[in-house]
Amino acid sequence: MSKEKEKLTDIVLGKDEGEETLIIPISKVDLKPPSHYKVILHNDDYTPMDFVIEVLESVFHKANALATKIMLDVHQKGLGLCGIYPYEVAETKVTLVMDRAKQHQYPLKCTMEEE
Ligand code: TYC
Repeated sequence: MSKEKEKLTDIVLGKDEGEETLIIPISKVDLKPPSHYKVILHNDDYTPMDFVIEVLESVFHKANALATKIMLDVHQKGLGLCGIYPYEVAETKVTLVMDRAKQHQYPLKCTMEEE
């Protein structure tokens, strides 16, 4: 690509003699890690419904009606969204849920994923 075609906003790498110039648009270079993460609850056949509702109330601060709705959603669809949080908050909530499930020997699974 000729010099004239390089945009001011592009970063130019690999400028050694005889090398192709690689132009990486700022939009591709400036990717920051996502700031928020979805916390997902997974269905299983053994964890009691009341336990899941209690977890949604205490860890995710959901009112009883909403906690029940989310639990039933997970029960019927396999997955459900508990909330969206900054990385460390999401990580803490996942750990709290998994630790509590392990204490009771329930197979409840809670994961996080990029928003
Ligand atoms: N499927 C479970 C049952 O029938 C209830 C359940 C709901 C388990 C949500 C996990 O994330 C879950 N006891």
